[in-house]
Amino acid sequence: MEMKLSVANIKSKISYADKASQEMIDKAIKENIEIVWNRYEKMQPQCEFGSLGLCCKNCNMGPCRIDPFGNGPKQGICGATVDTIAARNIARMVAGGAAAHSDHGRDIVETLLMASQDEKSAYGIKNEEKLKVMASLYDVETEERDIREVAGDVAKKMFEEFGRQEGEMVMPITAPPKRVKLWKELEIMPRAIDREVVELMHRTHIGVDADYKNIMKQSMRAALSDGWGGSMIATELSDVLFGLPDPLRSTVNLGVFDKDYVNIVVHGHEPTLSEIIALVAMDEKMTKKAQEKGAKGVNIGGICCTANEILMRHGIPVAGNFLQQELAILTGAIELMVVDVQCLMPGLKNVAGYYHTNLVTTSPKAKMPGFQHIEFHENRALEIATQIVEQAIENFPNRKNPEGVYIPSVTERLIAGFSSESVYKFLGGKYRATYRPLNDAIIQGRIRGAAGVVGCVNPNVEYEKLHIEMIKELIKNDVLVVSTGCSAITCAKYGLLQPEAAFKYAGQGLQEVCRAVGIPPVLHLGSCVDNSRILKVLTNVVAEGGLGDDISDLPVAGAAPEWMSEKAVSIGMYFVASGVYTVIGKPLPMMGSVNLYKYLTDEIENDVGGKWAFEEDPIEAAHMMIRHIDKKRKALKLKPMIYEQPFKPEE
Ligand code: BF8
Repeated sequence: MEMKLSVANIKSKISYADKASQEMIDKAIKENIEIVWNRYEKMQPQCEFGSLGLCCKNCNMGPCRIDPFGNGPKQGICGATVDTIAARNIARMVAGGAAAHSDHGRDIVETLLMASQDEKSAYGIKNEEKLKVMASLYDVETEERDIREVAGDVAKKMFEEFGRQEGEMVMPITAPPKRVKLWKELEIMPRAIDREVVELMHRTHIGVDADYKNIMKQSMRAALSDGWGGSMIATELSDVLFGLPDPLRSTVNLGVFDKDYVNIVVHGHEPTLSEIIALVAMDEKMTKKAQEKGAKGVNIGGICCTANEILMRHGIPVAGNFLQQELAILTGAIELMVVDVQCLMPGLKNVAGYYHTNLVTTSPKAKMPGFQHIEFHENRALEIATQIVEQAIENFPNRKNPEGVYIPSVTERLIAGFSSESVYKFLGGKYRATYRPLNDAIIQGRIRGAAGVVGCVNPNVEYEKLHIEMIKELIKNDVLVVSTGCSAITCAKYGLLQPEAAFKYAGQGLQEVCRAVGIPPVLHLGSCVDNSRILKVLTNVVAEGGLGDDISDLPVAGAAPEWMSEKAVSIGMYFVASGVYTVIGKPLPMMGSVNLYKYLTDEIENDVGGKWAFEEDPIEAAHMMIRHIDKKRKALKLKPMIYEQPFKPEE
């Protein structure tokens, strides 16, 4: 391949990264194999109009772009101002993100319906208790009824959350009553998921909504239909079908692969196929087949949120986060990578071209050039999973250069599998399930507050540094951290998901709490749809009492320091609309609009109690979050912290 890789620039982006990633990036450089960091470099300089949100291509009079320095037209051809253009761009990111999460949710509802109708289904009802909670929420009778019948009725009611034509969504009424009332008053209570996303796309079409605040209002409504709707449905029903996660031990990083085994990577977001692949791979018959081909057995490693889903429930090791998908193939030890939806790089094809790795797409929604397509159908789950695992086994003898296989011997131990329910158990009371001890720890000044640090990793910043430095600064200041998605995988790689991390990095108050209950200072709450678990934790803390009566009263903050996806924008927007101060690294692409910037980072707080902030320095971002936490502690008139705090904001 003709190319000159800009090694110096890449090195500056990865100098903080974990050893396994560094070794594999070095291997890519040595072997002149292009990966995401090279493509990022080649893309420089990136379009400033796009970065500032001032490019509109919503109609064919355009594309239009507004020069922020006033050198050129001040409006698009239709007359749209910078504010309108920037707001429409953000809105469409929210629509994309909400659609992705919620369509995943819809797939899980379909799986539940299928499981309820087909006794021979590979899926069953693993968590009847949670199904009954859902049944009561959706007014489905449970008394003396077969559990499958109940499941079928719940699934049908949940389908209405997507396409209801009258009334409002049911799931969001589980938010604190004051919050629900506010949403209704502001007319942002979501009515139905598909409706809110469609309306947002309608409003951002040429010639419709040109009022940036009104566009943001619908953006919040669509985002709420994701967080308190599509994502929450995905989480709740995954717990029903696959079981409620319970804290468990596992390992992370590329060292989870073994050169003597058939290695399969499951990558994407949905648990439906990967659950069954994991099951099939453990079957003795498959071990025997692998042995016939000269391997010791079959080994599974996950990437991205599919990894989080099967880690949380089965302890299946995690190979890595979003930016490690190509690095896994570079080991030369991957027989097959099977993907479902979201965060899949088409660039995988290039890397796989140098090795024997089979790439397999499974969703009709996500086919990719150069990938084999084996379409997944839930009603033939076992058969398809078996076909995929057998294909991987067949591929084991085809390693191009068995001597050249290189798997970094880097793994880290972790504890994952926390949920809003397990907080009752772990941080809860000795004699009954309650959030009281958690609330009391905050009220008495042992824990300063809580922070959700979530989201992607991104080649446009120093890889992983922003997550790790921010989180270390937070826990040092007695802020309990909950994490999901690639952020949680990153935390795991740096040992932050081990109880010992509390003694290494946490302040004394948080250390005491972690020691008393045996938890890490950073709790892994799952995949990105599982950010809904964070909403539940916040709701339970409010319900427990003593910390105000709405989420916006709580001493908490959120962050996505290395965000990159539209899903992250939807997540940020629903946290803000739920009353949470949310700090992201690089700004939303809208900095060209002074008015929209002012609205999202300031005035919106008067409407919903939460707001956005942008800060790329992880320590400063952590301090901004702590300042906010302290402001809320002060408003609640909480006691001073028991122990001296390293970071003391100026009064
Ligand atoms: O949904 S954190 S890079 S994998 S978008 Fe993608 Fe971002 Fe990772 Fe999970 Ni979430």
